[in-house]
Amino acid sequence: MATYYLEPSRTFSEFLLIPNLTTKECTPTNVSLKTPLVKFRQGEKPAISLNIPFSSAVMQAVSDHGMAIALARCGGISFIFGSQSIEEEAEMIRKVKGYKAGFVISRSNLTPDHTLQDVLNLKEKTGHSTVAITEDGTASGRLLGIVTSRDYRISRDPLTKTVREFMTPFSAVIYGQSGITLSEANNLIWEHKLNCLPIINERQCLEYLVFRKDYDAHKENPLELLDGNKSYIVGAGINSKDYTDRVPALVEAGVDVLVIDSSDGYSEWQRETIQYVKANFDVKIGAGNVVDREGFLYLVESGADFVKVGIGGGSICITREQKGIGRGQASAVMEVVEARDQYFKETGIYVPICSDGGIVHDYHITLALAMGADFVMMGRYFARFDESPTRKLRVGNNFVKEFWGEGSNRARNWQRYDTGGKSSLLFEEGVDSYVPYAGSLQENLDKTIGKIKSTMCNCGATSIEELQRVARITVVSSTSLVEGGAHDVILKESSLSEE
Ligand code: RVP
Repeated sequence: MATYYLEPSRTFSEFLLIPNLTTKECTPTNVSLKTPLVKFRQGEKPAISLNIPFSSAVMQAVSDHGMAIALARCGGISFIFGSQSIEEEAEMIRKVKGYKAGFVISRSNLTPDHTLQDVLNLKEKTGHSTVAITEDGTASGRLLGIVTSRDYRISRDPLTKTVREFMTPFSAVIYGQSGITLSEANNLIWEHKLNCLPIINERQCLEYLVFRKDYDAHKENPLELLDGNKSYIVGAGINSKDYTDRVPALVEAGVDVLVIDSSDGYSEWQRETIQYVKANFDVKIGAGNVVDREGFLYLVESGADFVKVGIGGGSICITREQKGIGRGQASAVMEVVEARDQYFKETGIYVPICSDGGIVHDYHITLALAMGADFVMMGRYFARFDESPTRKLRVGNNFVKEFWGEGSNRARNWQRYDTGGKSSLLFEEGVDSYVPYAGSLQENLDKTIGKIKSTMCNCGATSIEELQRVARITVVSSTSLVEGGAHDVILKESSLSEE
């Protein structure tokens, strides 16, 4: 006979937090959102923590290198989508790891034999007024000089004048040596009143430029998620089919953490994938998705460093309709958290849980954390921003961004849904859609984080760990849901509801 779960499967919208005493110390500035990403032993520290509990979904429409850099700058992590060729995915990882906060690879370069006309053409094309002059005109050639708009006068100088005649020659250029830290570079910039400092190696070849304005931007991001070499931390999605080829390439490219991306992770395929990675590499690996204690324990006993929870709750996901499998996201998180806490009591090993999919309102994030998730993964949320890799289009009077599921015909990510068999998508488990364009990631994240911190203060918690301990959560009836929104008033047009 089948096993029945007679408690209904619940979503986040069916719960609310009940405030606790807010002490005077409990202010948003005192709240830390630091959270573990990978498992650790009691009394020890996790090898990787996030500074904010946000990860962006392993999806073509969400997580490329651009999103990964932008999110790591704010303290979270992206998992670069795996539904692309191994080489393309590794290249995206390399781009993130090669990106040094504040250090940029010069994008405007010429040789001394070019002319003033070439400088002006380049300036018009790139918008940059600083041009690096290198022996071969490349971004990594031997540095021979620098040209800025202070080096020429368009009204006096002939356009045919060669760069060598008016550039600031290398002998007069102030530069930094390879390996210099950003704050040392900044000291030189201030000492010599520069706008731009070239960084060269021992062969005088150009490596980076450091701009005064980029240093300022860096200073504004104290939560940046950096590794020991001051590169941004980045994750990557893998599947349980081509991992023996994909994982070595991603590790070689410098990936910090992997996640097996699957709609149903309670499988022997995942166990084999985790065991292969653990036996051959020193890289962290998360697994999922699961929705119950059995699935969680199976993956943890297979060696997973974190476990992702959620089936069928994603905004673009139609798995529940197509196949009749899944579980309300809140119910899934609550059961897996209970199993995780028991596992921790028995073994002293804490396994972080990621609540993946189904976040619609910002308060759903706070609820997921209060229920015991350590971080959330979101697709729709991030797809709305400038930094997502999809097209921004105008539909009627509104701007939208494209957003499609990994199980849609557009993504053709059959590996994510495969249960053994043909190498193709037999039917769709996701849709192709639009989401309202919402502007920049930083701006939106600031607002969301502001709400989470404020709610945590209402609950009397200044850390996620404390929130998980002290939270009081109530189920809401469908009639009290109506009471929660604006009701029984005539809304003015300006009172557009916010996320
Ligand atoms: P959401 O944040 O609600 O947009 O959900 C994103 C999640 O949905 C992803 O992290 C993934 O688990 C799931 N997903 C991605 N593609 C599909 C699909 O096509 N069914 N589902």
